[in-house]
Amino acid sequence: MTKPTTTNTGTPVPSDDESLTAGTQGPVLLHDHYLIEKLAQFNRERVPERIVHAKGAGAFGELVVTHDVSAYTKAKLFQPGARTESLVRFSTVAGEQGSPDTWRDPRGFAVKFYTPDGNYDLVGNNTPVFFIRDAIKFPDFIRSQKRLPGSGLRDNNMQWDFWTLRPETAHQVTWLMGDRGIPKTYRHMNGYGSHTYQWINAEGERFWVKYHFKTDQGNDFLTQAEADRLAGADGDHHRRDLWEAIERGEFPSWTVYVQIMPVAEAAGYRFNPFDLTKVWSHRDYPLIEVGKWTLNRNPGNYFVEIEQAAFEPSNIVPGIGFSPDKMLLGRVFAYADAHRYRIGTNYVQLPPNRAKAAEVNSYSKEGPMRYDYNDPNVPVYAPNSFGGPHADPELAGDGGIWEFDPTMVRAGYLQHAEDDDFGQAGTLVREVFSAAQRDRLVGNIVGHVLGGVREPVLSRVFEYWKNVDAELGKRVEEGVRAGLNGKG
Ligand code: HDE
Repeated sequence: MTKPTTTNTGTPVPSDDESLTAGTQGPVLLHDHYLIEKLAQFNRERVPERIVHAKGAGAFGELVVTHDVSAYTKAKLFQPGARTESLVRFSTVAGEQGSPDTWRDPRGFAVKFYTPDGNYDLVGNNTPVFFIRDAIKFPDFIRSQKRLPGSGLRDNNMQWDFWTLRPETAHQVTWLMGDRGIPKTYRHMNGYGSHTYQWINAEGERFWVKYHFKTDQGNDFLTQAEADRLAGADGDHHRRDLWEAIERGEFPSWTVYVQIMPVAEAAGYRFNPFDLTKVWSHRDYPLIEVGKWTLNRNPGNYFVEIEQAAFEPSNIVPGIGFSPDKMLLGRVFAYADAHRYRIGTNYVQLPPNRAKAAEVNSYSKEGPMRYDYNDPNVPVYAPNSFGGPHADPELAGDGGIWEFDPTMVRAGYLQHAEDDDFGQAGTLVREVFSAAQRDRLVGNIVGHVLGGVREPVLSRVFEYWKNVDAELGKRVEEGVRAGLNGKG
């Protein structure tokens, strides 16, 4: 015997199938409140999709710290032996909720750690850099990657127009057009914090840090042809793969590393270490192993735990801070704002977003759908004489402080010795990519450009790639011209 269907407030209902009508041909009656409840609830089943990263997949797991990095951070989750429950959401960026998983796009790699000092969110991507270096350009950039206002169509011409007008995109576009642009599955890609963050140790010493999550499954990719086929055959290919692997008990894992730069070395480093379009050379700052991060549990409910998951770079914990990266500082504002709009004021009450290992003693109260409340004897204001929570001035330096020139400016980053927009992209093409990877890179760029890029953007595309690498630029131009002449 199954349980009786009830209304939302627990009253058994007379029918799952027929509404109440005046006779078999008569009007539907308004006082069939169960019918009304059902239809009204249905109309409200969605929250707005994320403006970027709308399509994704998620799972739970844990971080186990296997190496001692306590010399660099006092953050509890990174102390030797610490085990921390974690939530991840992987995603594509430009597509909407129902879009195919295999479109060429960077992949989001958003991780939440439920630490004893509160939730720590590392909201990264599968590439170590990004297209732009100032948050003020983000809405322009995203609009150029999404849809035309009139037709509602995506438009390669608009994408390349933006990219070639903003040459700082070259490094990330090289990643995007290469194999990383379409990972084989979410399990077969690396994750990066991408930004430079700050770590603070127990003595109050500060370090600049970058995070790397290296896939233990091996980096692997789909060719454009495989991805195109899958986009039609199984739009949810990556979501399905992650779910099925975890259901099979084949738990994907990543080895977590950091690069550490002593604060004193930042000013003289050959690249500006806070510019998100640049990496730190591994030769200059080798990877230091931290631990193992494993995914071992599927969500019980996709909507509740993944669609309503709210990641925010502003969620940091003692021992971790921000840096002068202008993108990071912009993001510290943007995410909580997005959640308040998209999910609602009290989004942190929801299961994926609430602190699990820390006690919450916040003065925030009330607002729509609030059900969480403090002990009624705890005052609702601070300071108070009645034992309410009090802030800890010892933490004033946590969250990241740094020295800066206090003049107010609107300007680019300070250029370091080797800073230019194309240099690291060229190094990637020549020194990191194999010959086969370079061939695929050329093929992917040519295919993409032939998908509707017109003058004056077209000439700039050739210039752009010649600036990255002369040989690559030549091959791109030849390939595109042959394609335009029908010989491609
Ligand atoms: Fe995001 N980004 N972003 N982003 N981002 C969002 O947050 C934003 C950036 C990233 O699975 C939004 O909840 C600004 C870089 C991921 O839920 C929004 C800027 C990186 C996810 C937002 C950036 C990311 C988001 C959309 C420029 C990698 C998905 C709704 C300063 C290092 C998280 C939402 C998930 C999501 C804003 C740039 C990664 C609108 C303003 C750089 C993985 O708040």
